[in-house]
Amino acid sequence: MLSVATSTRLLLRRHRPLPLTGRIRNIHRTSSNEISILDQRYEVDGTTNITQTIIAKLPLRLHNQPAHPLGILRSKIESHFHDFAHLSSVHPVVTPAKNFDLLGFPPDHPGRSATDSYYINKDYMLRTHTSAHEVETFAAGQSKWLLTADVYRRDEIDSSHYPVFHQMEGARVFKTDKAGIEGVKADNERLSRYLDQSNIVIEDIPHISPTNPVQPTHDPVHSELVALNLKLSTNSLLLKLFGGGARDAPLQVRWIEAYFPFTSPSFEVEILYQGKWLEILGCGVVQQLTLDNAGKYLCYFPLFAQPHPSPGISDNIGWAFGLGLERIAMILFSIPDIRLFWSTDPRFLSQFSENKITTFKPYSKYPACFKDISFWVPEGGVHENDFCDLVRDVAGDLAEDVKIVGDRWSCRFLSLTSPIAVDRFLHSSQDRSQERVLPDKLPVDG
Ligand code: FA5
Ligand code: MG
Repeated sequence: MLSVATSTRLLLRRHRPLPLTGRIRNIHRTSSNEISILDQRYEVDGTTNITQTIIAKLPLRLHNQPAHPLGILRSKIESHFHDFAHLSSVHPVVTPAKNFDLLGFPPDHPGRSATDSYYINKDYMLRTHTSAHEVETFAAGQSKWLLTADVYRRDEIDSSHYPVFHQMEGARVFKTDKAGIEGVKADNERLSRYLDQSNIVIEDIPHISPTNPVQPTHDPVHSELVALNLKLSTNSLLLKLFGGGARDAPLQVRWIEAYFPFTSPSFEVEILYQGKWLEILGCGVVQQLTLDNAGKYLCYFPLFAQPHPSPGISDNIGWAFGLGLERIAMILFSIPDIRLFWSTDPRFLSQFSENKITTFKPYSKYPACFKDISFWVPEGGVHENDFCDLVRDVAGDLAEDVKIVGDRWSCRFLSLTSPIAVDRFLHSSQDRSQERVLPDKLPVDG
């Protein structure tokens, strides 16, 4: 059984059972076999699982709106890394090769599955992270860059998860000749001096360890210097973003070992905020495969009008990070729910202006209301993310939190190939009371 909480009334009432198959087909097609995405036509096939709700988000590009919290945050980070290239208009449709293979994701990585990612068809998908653009950006000759974009993941529904969110990828590579390495050392000294004078407490871990190893083709000394440069650059960004309010208490940052297929060593960074450690970003020393592919695949990536050949890129060593803009903006602007970023309500949008961090003033009007739902599932079962997409398509952003309560998989409705009684739980506004919650189990006939 799943429980759906709504902050306001559910406006839709369904009069016929919805098909909750393993794949959701609520998409507008230009002909029987095609869908239109950002003015481009794509054939649909058995892999297609993108929904109309998601397609509608693609043109919005909130990070490019200068007075939107995500646009304000993007500018603030770009001004910190002012001598980096700033990219923010990259098309969201990518090949699985770009999103996964070129970055060394193993064939059985869970992120590839249709329950986790949105596929347009077997050849195209929506990027699940900004790292999907690492290879082409390095291939275009960029050595210090930030790339901001909308990313798409099939995920749970709650106040800190949304199927569309925004990431900023940051990367920097250095030559491994004497001058290149001296450059890293000089930059490390400059950043260390700045951080030493600041009100920041950093819980660090070794740059390299047996469980977080140097890559076989890297000189360990170079890898350590680059990992240190990554840490110092990231800590100074966090100080810029969160250090302002820390007059009494110092900013607390914690580095943790992590694993990503496209970095080694790898780290996650958390900050202490209102007594809780919050994950802000993932990062690491770029895998050699990424830089090798950047050299090899140069001509296939038309990200830049005139790509500069960068034949020596595979001799470089560098770092990359990927940070979640919503997570940071929620803290900086005191925005309590990730769905608010998508609001077109003037009461939300008028609170923000270009280049200013302001505290959000809530204007919500309805109390939370819980709806318990029971339904029959088709043979073969239903993935939770399929159900979440169905709720999104029916209830939009009014559904606040969807959770399994009880043991769905041992439920006696399992394996019954029957229509689902989803329509039974979508109440009109008069039903916004706990007394009207449906019984836990719907009667099974047959
Ligand atoms: C990645 O996406 C990696 N590409 C990051 C990376 C880049 C690692 C470069 C190494 C080198 P991850 O899935 O942890 O990693 O996401 C990165 C950040 O995005 C998280 O720390 C978090 O801030 C944010 N994030 C992840 N999932 C969500 C979500 N569902 N909603 C909002 N923010 C999210
Ligand atoms: Mg993570």
